[in-house]
Amino acid sequence: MSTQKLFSALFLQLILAIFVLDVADAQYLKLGFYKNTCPAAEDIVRETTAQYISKAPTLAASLLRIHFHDCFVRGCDGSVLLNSTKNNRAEKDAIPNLSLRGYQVIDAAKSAVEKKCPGVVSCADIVALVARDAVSMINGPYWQVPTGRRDGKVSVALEALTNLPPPLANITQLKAMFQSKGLSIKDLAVLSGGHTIGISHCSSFTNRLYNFTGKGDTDPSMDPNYVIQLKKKCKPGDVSTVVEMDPGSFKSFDENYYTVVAKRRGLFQSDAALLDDVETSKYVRLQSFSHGESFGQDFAASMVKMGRIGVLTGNAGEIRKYCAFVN
Ligand code: HEM
Ligand SMILES: *[C@@H]1O[C@H](CO)[C@@H](O)[C@H](O)[C@H]1NC(C)=O
Ligand SMILES: *[C@@H]1O[C@H](CO)[C@@H](O)[C@H](O)[C@H]1NC(C)=O
Ligand SMILES: *[C@@H]1O[C@H](CO)[C@@H](O)[C@H](O)[C@H]1NC(C)=O
Ligand SMILES: CC(=O)N[C@H]1CO[C@H](CO)[C@@H](O)[C@@H]1O
Repeated sequence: MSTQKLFSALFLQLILAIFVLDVADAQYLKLGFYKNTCPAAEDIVRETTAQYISKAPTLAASLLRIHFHDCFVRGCDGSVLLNSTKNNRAEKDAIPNLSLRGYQVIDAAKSAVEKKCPGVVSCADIVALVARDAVSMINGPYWQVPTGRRDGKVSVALEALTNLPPPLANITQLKAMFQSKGLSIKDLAVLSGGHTIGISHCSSFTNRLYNFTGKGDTDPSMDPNYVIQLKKKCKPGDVSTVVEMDPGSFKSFDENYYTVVAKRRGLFQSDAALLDDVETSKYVRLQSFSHGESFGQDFAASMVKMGRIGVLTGNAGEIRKYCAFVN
């Protein structure tokens, strides 16, 4: 082989190596993905979120929940935002999602970002950023959100039903569902702490108050005094009344959820179930006794992990123009 041929062969290999590395790299999210393509993106999202949260702090809960629902169904790909069409019932219209609020915040952030840099920033990333910003604006922890997610083109209502844990899930089911998304038992204990904010419709837990095993009984794992209190608010068959999940501090992101659960006052069976496993119950008691010494940090870490579930990167998916529709 002549020296020249050798060099060009090496050069070709180098190019190939760079190409392969680049593709491999595209599989991963990174901090500041939009640093060059839309440097103002994160600021714009934060300012938009702040405008809404300052007027309606309770929206933060729903914005956090939107991110959770997005990630658990088809990965964090913005599929939770897609509207149903004539031929397709989307996740948005599945039962567990029916009570999601706050889509207008995502839409406003998206249109503000589109004005500055059209077609660059995904709806999936905006969902992740808005959730982070909303939580941090109500005294919650702050975390850096790796970005570079792309938007999916499919949203199926039935998949929300099968991928989202139901409020009556027991600890075995919860662990299995989190594990199937690559999340650990600790992540389950930590992310359940999201219920430190927000509200629930009576219909999500009245089975525990009135007809737990079909014999007109109550759930023995719930504090009987709390059952009495909840019965005053939620009559059988009530589908419209809402109650605070962490009474008294449902607007502020703190560790009080764990104290509530430890007192057997968790609202859902899935909250109470955290006391049925050695590791999750240890975590509940630790946060309750230590007044949340590590909760903020733990929550931040688990949110970053959740935000990586099944993401589309590189050339997969698309960057939607409007979050409710595929291009
Ligand atoms: C562990 C399994 C989980 C179950 C079974 C569950 C179930 C539910 C249910 C039934 C509601 C009330 C819906 C309604 O009736 O209006 C709710 C609300 C909520 N969930 Fe979860 N959830 C789980 C995990 C999570 C996670 C991981 C997060 C976030 C990190 C989260 C954040 C929220 C928030 C913030 C609300 C309040 C929403 C609002 O105020 O609009 N949940 N959840
Ligand atoms: C998309 O769906 C939301 C509610 O699910 C609705 O408020 C909105 O009007 C829909 N958008 C369009 C353009 O149909
Ligand atoms: C949890 O629920 C599943 C499905 O309903 C059931 O098969 C299982 O026995 C339950 N496990 C426990 C520990 O209650
Ligand atoms: C309680 O559940 C049982 C079995 O599902 C049902 O037959 C009964 O009508 C329920 N009672 C009430 C008051 O809803
Ligand atoms: C049962 C329930 O949660 N219903 C709510 C579903 O969501 C819509 C708004 O998206 C509410 O109007 C319903 O009350």
